[in-house]
Amino acid sequence: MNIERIDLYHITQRLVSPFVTSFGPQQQRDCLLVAIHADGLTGWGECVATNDPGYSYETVGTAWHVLSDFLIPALAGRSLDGPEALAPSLAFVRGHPLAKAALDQAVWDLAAQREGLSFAALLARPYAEGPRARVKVGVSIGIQPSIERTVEVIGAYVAAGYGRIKLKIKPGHDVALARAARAAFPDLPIMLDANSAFRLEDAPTFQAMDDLNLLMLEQPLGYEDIYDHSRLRPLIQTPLCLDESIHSADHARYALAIGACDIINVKPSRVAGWTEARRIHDLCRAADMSLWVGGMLETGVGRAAQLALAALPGFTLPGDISATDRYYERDITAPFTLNREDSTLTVPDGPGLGVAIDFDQLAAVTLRRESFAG
Ligand code: OSB
Ligand code: MG
Repeated sequence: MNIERIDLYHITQRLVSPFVTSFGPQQQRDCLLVAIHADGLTGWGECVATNDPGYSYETVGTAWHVLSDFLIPALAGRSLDGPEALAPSLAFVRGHPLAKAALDQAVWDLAAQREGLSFAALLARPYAEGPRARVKVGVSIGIQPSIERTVEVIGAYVAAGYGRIKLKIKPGHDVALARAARAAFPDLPIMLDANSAFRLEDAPTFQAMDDLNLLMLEQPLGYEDIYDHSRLRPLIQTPLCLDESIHSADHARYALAIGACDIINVKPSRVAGWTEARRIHDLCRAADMSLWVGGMLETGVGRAAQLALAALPGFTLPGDISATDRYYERDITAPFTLNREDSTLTVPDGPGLGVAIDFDQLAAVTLRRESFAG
């Protein structure tokens, strides 16, 4: 593909309700979008970096800098063989996976459009099964003002059709919360996500939840740790999942080698894109490691691409890919809605991402825009 021009957008959208994690509350969701123009087609990608360096060291500010000063100039005006050729041409920049993933997504979108295939179909081409048409999803519930309120919020999502609930926890907001949730919903698949807020010495906190039949405990320890997780795992009954510390297929290989987890939450953005995410899928599938696709409060652009990944055969657990209306009142694409009967989202089957950008809405939420020609 001959890349003629790349547009970079900084957008801001207000969340329907604040999303509170162990890093703090978030009410306004900013992100960057890239539009890559090549051979008469336009591919779109989302950079999910946030305003604060909480989940990752990357922010919308660092991502704008790294994209506009380094990554985009390396691509604009160049020709690229396809998605698999992207990572080597961006390897001169160390780290910054969230910035790179936006370009990776757009290049996959272009490649799929060029072949008249959906992103899911192109990504799933190596597998006999083909992509799933629908993907199991759950909902990630931020920290609420009280346990009673959390139980109410869970009830509302269950009533809306969500079949798997994830609760954010932090020290002091852990065992009693999980116990109350389990007591109120005895059979519901419930999981906890600590976003690295605990230490290995806190193992007794997790042991105190061993009897709750939780689906998994996500990233309790350090955001770069793999080793201490391997020491925690044999001490607890709840299956252990890694999020923050897996940045590449190599990291997944290390985690497998030392038995650091039972499950990996694959966020394509955290691993620099869909090519690397599929490598992790292949490695883990061969090793019988369970997988699901994580989320970063994506717009419809990112959501379509999450669904394409989650449609691969190795993603067997429900993803954090909720319906758009749970995040945004009006999104920059048509909304994704929950199939209530089976707690799924439908994987788009149109060419590429399979979503149309609402350009009026995009203009309304754009704070800054710049175009880069080769
Ligand atoms: O740890 O999975 C996480 C959101 C922002 C940053 C980190 C995480 C999350 C979520 C929300 O849990 C998932 C979503 O609904 O997109
Ligand atoms: Mg997480």
